[in-house]
Amino acid sequence: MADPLIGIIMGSTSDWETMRHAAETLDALGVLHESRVVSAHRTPKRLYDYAHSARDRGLKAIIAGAGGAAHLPGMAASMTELPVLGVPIESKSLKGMDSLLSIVQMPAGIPVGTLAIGKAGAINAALLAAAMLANGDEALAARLAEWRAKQTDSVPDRPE
Ligand code: RP5
Repeated sequence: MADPLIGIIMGSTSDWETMRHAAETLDALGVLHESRVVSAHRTPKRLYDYAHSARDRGLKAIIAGAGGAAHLPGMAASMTELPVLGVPIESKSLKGMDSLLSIVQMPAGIPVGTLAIGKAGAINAALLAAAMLANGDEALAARLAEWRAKQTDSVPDRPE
């Protein structure tokens, strides 16, 4: 099997319900990816190893989802030069505002591209990652254009 190009990581198995939408979107676009549970707080060595080996393993970008005190995307970005896209998970207590603010407020010098809270963010992270890859992959660019055209065609012009 070919090596994955996009790494999807998340702080907990409980994040999968959201992050699976990133995986499914990459599947629809034919982009090879992997999904792993990597917690900044509960499995810091796993995070260190994942981030430090990501580029050498052939990954081109990382999509990182986390909720609450969501340090995973930022910490991953601190340990790799790969683009990191952060997905704030909708937390129970604060509806994901905690996740969003934890991910978006990075200090200058270590960027995380922060998406919307929840499912929309997960889907858009996958689309952005695919768009980045498509800059050097004409076949993927065509698939992405087709995906967008289908979406446009699926929107009715009347509400009922
Ligand atoms: C974060 O804590 C995870 O990203 C998750 O969103 C949140 C809650 O994790 P669990 O208690 O459900 O494992 O690290």
